[in-house]
Amino acid sequence: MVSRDPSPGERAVARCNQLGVPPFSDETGLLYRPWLGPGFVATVEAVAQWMREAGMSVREDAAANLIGRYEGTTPDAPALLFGSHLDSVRDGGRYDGMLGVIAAIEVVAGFHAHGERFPFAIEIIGFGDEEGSRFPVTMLTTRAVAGVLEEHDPNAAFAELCDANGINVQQALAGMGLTPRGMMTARRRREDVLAYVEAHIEQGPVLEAEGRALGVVSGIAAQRRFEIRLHGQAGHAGTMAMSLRRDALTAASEMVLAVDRVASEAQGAEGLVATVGSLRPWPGVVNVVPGDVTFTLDVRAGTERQRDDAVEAIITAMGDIAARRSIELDLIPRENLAATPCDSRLLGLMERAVAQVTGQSARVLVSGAGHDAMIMARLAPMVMLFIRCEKGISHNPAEAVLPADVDDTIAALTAFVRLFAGN
Ligand code: HGY
Ligand code: MN
Ligand code: MN
Ligand code: MN
Repeated sequence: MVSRDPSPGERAVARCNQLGVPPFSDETGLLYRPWLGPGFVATVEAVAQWMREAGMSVREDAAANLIGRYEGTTPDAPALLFGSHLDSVRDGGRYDGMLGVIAAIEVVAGFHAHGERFPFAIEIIGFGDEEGSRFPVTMLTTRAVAGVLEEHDPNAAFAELCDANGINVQQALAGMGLTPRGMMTARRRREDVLAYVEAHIEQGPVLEAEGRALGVVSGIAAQRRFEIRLHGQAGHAGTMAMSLRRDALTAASEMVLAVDRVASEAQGAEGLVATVGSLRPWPGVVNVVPGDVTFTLDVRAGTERQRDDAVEAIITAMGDIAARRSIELDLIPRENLAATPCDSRLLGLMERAVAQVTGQSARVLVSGAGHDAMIMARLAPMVMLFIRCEKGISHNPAEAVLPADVDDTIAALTAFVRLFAGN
């Protein structure tokens, strides 16, 4: 049996799988590539090599993002940007973010193999910190590129933003020879960027349920994140009477159920979801009544109004529980992202590209998941392409895609570039 070369889609899937194991994941083999961590650094080196093989020049910007550039027919031409993120959530899947970068490399490799060039450059950005899985905020490096990092006032906030080991952003950057102020120089000039395109797994069940490989994104849901700190009174589990307790964990437990109730019972708020993803009691040992709890809140909806109504109801419920249980409640806002529409002209081009490849009119859908594209839309017109993923599972090692769908993705992005050049 003569073995054949892998298709671009098969190669892309194999590369995502390769990037899912040590040294690209953490020392336990768990896929967890936090920005500036060892797994992230190894990943950047591997992806940079694949960019070079695809005929791109490669650099890392002052926010440790990886950027490959495929020149156009004239030097220093403005660029059509492709991108997604190289980081992952803890114990995540192998395709979230990464597939968008690796598939774009296959698109450029195809142009390079045939010497095809355009009146613009093509760049691919592998963002370092989309998930916000290491530090309490998200998309720091995307904000640096889009020129909106000031929102987090890097010189002040970066000392306060610490990871689970107490390392703050400033220290993590210093470990790479970078600085908060230096990060600001990663910003791109508006005139150098023509548009931003992000291919990403759907992370939902729609495309699979409708038997479609690809979908075009019309917009991305509004999102807010908070850190909630509760302070009660630690005590001896054996001697502190129940009637005297100010147990921060029982208060937090009531609050978590209130979050679930508000989001589940809200009427007419399509796409409203609310999640407590992380909860840490202190001191977290068997024979101490927890005096402190820190937990996170993530609320999303199709519109800011629906999102904010739910946030208000949740905060009111939390305040009532804290008062009844004599617990101090501290609410720290960590993220506030408006619902972000995709650019209608680019949407039309992407729909045509998908129709060319699949022979079907494109399925248009909203993204409940957040993406770098939300921030990049502040710099340039953006559009997203969704790829079917098995059972819609994501942020889970069971995340899976079909190589044939990735071939369609690469073909659709290739068609998009040609349509973009012609328009
Ligand atoms: O949270 C999100 O939606 C994305 O995975 N960062
Ligand atoms: Mn994700
Ligand atoms: Mn993602
Ligand atoms: Mn993303």
